Amino acid sequence: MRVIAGTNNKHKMEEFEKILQPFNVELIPLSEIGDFEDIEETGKTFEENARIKALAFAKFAASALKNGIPPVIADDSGLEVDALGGRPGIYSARYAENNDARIRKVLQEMTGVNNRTARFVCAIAIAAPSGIIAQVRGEVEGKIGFAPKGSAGFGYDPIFYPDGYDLTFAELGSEIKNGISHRSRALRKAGESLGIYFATGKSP
Ligand code: ITT
Repeated sequence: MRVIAGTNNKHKMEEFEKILQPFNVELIPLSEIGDFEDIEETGKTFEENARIKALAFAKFAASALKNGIPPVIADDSGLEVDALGGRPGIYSARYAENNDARIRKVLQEMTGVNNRTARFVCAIAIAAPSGIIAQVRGEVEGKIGFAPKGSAGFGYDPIFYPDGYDLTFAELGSEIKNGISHRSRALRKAGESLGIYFATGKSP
């Protein structure tokens, strides 16, 4: 199953590849299709933004390829911290100017806060140029630490302790992260949806 990976985030791309491999998905990077403009994420939910990205990339692909257009899979994801009213949420990538600053900002906002519960959320949309084929979501519950720990992964991984572990995602490494993460939970559902779509030509 040939599928276009609708992301400019190379870390997400690596996770997509590992997690979708058992579903026989061949991922085509955006860079192979053409030069894409940045897509404005104007939605108010992860789901809405995932749909916006998937549809925009599917339309770009249609204009670049004309026919034999593979479906596009796109992910909108982020960290929801309960004590911060769900922030950074859909603004996770835009919460401060760089990744270190984003982590510092969350830790600073959590100073003196006892309730450290949080979750990573991943909304995935699969689209053809004519519309959305499937939409799925995955979440992983955990807690926010007090200082960054570990160097694997990306984004907020160094401050997120998934429930059941005394190490952050950045300390646990990709194999464990990809077994339990929000993205792996969403991608496994997406892999099943793609199987149905390729077998029947219909939305699952
Ligand atoms: P694309 O839109 O091109 O896919 P992006 O990084 O801008 O790339 P998002 O808008 O979905 O993607 O923002 C997701 C942000 O949420 C990401 O940049 C991280 O800061 C955070 N995030 C999402 N998943 C994460 C994960 O598995 N580990 C750590 N941080 C994560």
